[in-house]
Amino acid sequence: MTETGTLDMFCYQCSQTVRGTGCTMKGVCGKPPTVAKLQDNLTFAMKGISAYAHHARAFGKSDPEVDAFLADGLYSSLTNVNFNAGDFVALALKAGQMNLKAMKMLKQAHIEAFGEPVPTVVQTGTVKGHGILVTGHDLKMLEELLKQTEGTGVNVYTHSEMLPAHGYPGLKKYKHLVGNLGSAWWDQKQLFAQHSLAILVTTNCVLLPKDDYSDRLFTAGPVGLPGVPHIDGYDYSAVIAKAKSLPELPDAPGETTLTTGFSSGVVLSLAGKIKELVTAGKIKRFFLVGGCDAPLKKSNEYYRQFVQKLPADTVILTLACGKFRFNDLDLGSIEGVPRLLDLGQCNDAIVAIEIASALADLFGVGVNDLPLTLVVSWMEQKAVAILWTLLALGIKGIYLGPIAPAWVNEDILNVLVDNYDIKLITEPDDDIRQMMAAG
Ligand code: SF4
Ligand code: SF3
Repeated sequence: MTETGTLDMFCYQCSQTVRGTGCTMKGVCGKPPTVAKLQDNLTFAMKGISAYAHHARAFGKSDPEVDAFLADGLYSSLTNVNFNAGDFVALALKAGQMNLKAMKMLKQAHIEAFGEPVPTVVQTGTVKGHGILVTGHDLKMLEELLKQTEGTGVNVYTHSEMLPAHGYPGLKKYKHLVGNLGSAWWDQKQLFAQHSLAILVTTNCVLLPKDDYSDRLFTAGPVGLPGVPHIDGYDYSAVIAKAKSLPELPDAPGETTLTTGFSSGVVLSLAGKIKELVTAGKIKRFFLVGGCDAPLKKSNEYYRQFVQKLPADTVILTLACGKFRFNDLDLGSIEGVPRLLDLGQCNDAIVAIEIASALADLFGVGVNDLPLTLVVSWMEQKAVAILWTLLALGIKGIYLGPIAPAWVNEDILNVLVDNYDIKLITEPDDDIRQMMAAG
C-alpha cells in the first residue's frame, strides 16, 4: 500500500484506491509490507532517474541501458510479479547505478552546451524593468528564453533549482540574467505573488497556484496546471508579452548575494592547496550538506543551525534546493579555499561524487576513509535515486533527514543501518560532535 497526497490509500499492485487503511481486495496478495515498501522505493527511484534522463534527452543524449532498466524495473513492480525482498534491494542498487549514468549523461550535456561552471556571485533583489522568473531544473528552456529575451528589455531571474544556471559561461554571458529570487521550491506561493513577473515553470516541484499569480504563470515540458497556459516547444513569445504587460519591477537590490558555480574542475584546481591544508590540520573535515528540501519543522530547525555550528576548520559542499537553508551565510574561506561550495542542482550530485573520488585518490584512501560526512536531505523521488546511487557506490555512514522516508519500515531501516551505517539526523550539536569524532 502506498499513501497518496489525499486521504485515500493507493496500492500500486492491484491499482486499488481504498478509503482509510483497508485493502478492498482483502489482502489477497499476502504481500509482506516490507516488499510493498521496497517496490514503492524502486518506483520512486525510477521516477527520479526518468527526470534526469528526460532532461538529457532534450540535449539529444540517451542511454539504452538506462532506458532498458526503466522498463525492467517498472515491470518488476507490477502486480504480484515478485515477492522477494532481496530482489528489490538488488534492483534499488541497480537503480542507483543507472542514476549515476543518467546524472553523468546530463552533466556532460550541460557542460557541452554551456561550458563548465565557474564561481559566480548572484544578486538576490530586483532590477528596474520587466521580468520573467524561471523555476525548475531545465537549463535548455532557460537558454532558449534568454535568447528570445535578449535586447527586449525583459530581465530574467532564476528561482530555486535554477540558481546554478548563473555559473555556466554559456548562460551567464546573457547580461539580462540578472539574479535569483526566493529560495527552495516551497516558497513559490508567497514569492510568485510578491513580484509582478511572468513565471515559467520548467519541471517539478510546482505547487497548485494561488489566484493572485495564476494569470502570470506558464508551464512547459512535463509540467501542467489547470487553467495555466502550456508552452509546447521553445517559443516563449506569450511569456515575454505577459512580462511586458505587467508593471515594471523596482530597483531593489537584495540584502545578500549567493555564490554558485563550483564545478569539479574549479574545486579540483584547488586540490594541491586542499591537500596541504588537510595535512597541516587546517581543514579537519569536509561535509556534503544538501538534497531536496522540505518545509518541515525539523528542516526549519536543523540545517541552518547545523552549518552555522560547524567548526571554522571545515569545508561544506552543497547542492540542490536544500542549500537555501544556509547559502546566504558568509562562511569565509580557509587560506583561499571557500568554506561553502555550491556544486549545483540535485543532479550535480555527480559533481560531489567526482570530487569525493578525486580527493580519495589524492590522499590514497577509499572514499569512506576520507574526512567527509554526507548529510543528505531527501524529499522527493530524485533524492531517492541519488541516495541509492551513493549506496551503490558503497558510501557508508550517510546522515539522512529530515525524517525517515515513508518507504522505510523498521526492517528496511535495519538493513540500511547494518549494511550502510545510515543514521537519521538528531540535533545539530550531537550530530556534529559524533561526525567530528569520526575517523
Ligand atoms: Fe495491494 Fe495486496 Fe491489497 Fe492488492 S491485495 S490492493 S496488492 S495489499
Ligand atoms: Fe529536489 Fe524538487 Fe529541490 Fe532538484 S527535485 S532538488 S525538491
